[in-house]
Amino acid sequence: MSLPRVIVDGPLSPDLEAMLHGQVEVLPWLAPGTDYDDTIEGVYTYGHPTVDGPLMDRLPGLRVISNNGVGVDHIDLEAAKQRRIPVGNTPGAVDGATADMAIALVLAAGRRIVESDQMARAADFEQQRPQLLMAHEVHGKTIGIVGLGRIGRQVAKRAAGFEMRILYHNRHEKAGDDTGAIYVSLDQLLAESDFVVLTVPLTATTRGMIGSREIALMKSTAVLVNVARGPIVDTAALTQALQERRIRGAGLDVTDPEPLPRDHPLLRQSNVVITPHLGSATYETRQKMAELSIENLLAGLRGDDLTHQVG
Ligand code: 8YV
Repeated sequence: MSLPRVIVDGPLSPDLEAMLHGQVEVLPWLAPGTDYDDTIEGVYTYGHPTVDGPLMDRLPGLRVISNNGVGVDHIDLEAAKQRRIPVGNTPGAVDGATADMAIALVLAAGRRIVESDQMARAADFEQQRPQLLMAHEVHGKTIGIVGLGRIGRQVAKRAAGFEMRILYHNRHEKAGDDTGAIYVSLDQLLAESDFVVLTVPLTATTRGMIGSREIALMKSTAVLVNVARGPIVDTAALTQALQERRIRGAGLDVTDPEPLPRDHPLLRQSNVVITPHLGSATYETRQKMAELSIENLLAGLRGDDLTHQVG
């Protein structure tokens, strides 16, 4: 019996390959001139190439789109809905690891860890002196979480351990939240937070949500952390603010564009810490994401409900 055919946007890890072995036939992403389009039943993505209406129309046999990740901003959900193609993602799997990364960036940018590391390694470094690499405290300060969803709540729980005052902003106040986070407007959050952490999904509403007006509201001592998606922040406005020291620093796990061009001015700023989209990059989390995304894929191929269907 032939296996259902699935296109994948990149090389599979050996683990994923082993998990899919004998269940599906894996084919490379569609290149111009490929002639197997009408035999494809599944799309498996990591969040890179766009999965839009024209692609779906090229695949008349498509039964499921499964994303190995929670963010589905690269998938045209409306087009999938119109064509009755279920879209699966991995909420829950990434929350803890992404929140850990947010706190890592709060600490790294807040306590100047990367600059300190570079100084400690420098050939001309002699010894610590009283005013060296001074920073502001993290514990006891105010953290503002933009997007108190699954990941945001995990950030709040960790921030509570640092005895921080926790503010959050969502489109609506969250009923029954037990993290101790206080609901405020975005402007109030920006004005009062020492650390602003972005954990919202990228949508038409959140794209460009943090621009020059919003950055101008932040304290000059504040740090902006983005573990969500790069385009939520206006990169040019952030770069200028960091260059002019209008805010103290930034910790970015995601950028716009991603990756930044090698000559991008943001890469020359010592007051920004950048990690290359590694929020979910732990063995444990990637295993959970693989299991869940494969579960979704196989359910869709069988015509069953997905474990986690978007929308
Ligand atoms: C990446 C993420 O998708 O889950 C998300 O939305 O941004 C990440 O987990 C993942 O790293 C791609 O494999």
